[in-house]
Amino acid sequence: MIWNTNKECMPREQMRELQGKRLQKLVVYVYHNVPFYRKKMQEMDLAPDDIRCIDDIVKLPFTTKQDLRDNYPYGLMAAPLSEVVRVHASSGTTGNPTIVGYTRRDLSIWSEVMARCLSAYGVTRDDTFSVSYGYGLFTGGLGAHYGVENLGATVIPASTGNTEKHVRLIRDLHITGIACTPSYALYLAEVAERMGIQKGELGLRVGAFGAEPWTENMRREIQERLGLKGYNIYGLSEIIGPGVSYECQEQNGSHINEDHFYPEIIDPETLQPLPAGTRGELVFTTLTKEGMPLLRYRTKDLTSLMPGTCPCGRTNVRMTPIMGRSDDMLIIRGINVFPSQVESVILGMKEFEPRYLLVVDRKKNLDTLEVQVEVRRDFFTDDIGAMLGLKKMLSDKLKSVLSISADVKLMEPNSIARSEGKSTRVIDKRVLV
Ligand code: ADP
Ligand code: K
Ligand code: ZN
Repeated sequence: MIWNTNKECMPREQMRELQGKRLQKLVVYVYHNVPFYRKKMQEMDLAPDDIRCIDDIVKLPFTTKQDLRDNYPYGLMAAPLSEVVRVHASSGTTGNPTIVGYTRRDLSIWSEVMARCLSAYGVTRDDTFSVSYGYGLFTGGLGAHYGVENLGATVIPASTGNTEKHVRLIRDLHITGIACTPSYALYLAEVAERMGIQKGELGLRVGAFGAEPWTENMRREIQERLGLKGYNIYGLSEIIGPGVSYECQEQNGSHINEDHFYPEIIDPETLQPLPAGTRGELVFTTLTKEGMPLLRYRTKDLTSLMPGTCPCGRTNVRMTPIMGRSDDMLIIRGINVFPSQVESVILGMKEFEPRYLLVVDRKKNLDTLEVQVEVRRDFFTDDIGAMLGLKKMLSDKLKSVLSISADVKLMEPNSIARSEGKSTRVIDKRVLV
């Protein structure tokens, strides 16, 4: 089920040509409408004419989140406010929120790319789809909402909160698909289980999960407990919101809507482009945006590109799952640690609930890592020997994956806070002192 075969399966040469044309137009547009970019280009001795094809993109300046903050709120807007019909803000996972604006055309592109995603997941007009991302300034809710409507499925704007009621709605309204964070999907499964509602009764078939990193083990866990097939959806408010890239039936890398969002991978230190297949920082240029177009926006998300045609028939380049943001990377005793590495160990062991928290601290000038994890009810016992054995087993596995030792703290079931949106995986006490 391909929503837009013309754009999703375009021969590579033709795609590069289209991207080149769009880039040329974009550069002229921002040069004339965004003083910030005009100034940057003038400083680099760069004229719009210097950009003739997509390969010329490397000549252009980067944009960072700090640039958005410095130009708060409307400084990077290219369209006059009279043309802007919607404003959102990033959820502010890291620092102050940043403001983004959309013209009518931007909104229609957004619901187009969202419809491509949903089609790739196998959603059709016959599905009833619950949008359980937060509605509001966060792009998740409304972004997915208009995509579902554009596709022609029935949208249930459930948003987050009141999970028991939501579980009943899923069952009673014959909801077949759901968009939410992977953490919320797990929470939903937990609540349904507690209410004694079987996954078969729920009747969910498809999940669109994103807004935070998740591992293959997490996918297996959610699919198993909710009885659906879970697909990745990726996006960020600065670029458009959800719908920048999406998995197809292969569940092997997420196709980028690259006729609208041109991806590059750079070395975050040297800022040099990296060859395909190498992991680095993902950078996007919004080729068609009118409201707040961005040149070479540094996402801080770490991934790699997978060129080549996918068995699904799409030619759009894929990206591997986001390992985390460069911001999420912890440096503990000089070693790089990503929360996703811990997740994949914990979710690979049947003794633990998929609930964990990393607490990093510094004691006597030495970094410490504590991994708190919930033990599943069937494995939680008063038998100290058994618990110590479990603790050692996890410590050993973590050590082999992380190359540093972690202090494992076994927690009772239901003791780590649940999240309805993006979940907190790390408490770094070192930054508090
Ligand atoms: P904020 O930067 O405040 O969190 P957004 O709500 O726009 O703002 O979130 C975008 C970020 O969320 C992305 O840059 C990425 O780090 C993360 N994200 C979104 N979708 C995914 C996904 N499918 N996998 C991993 N991370 C994701
Ligand atoms: K307006
Ligand atoms: Zn594919």
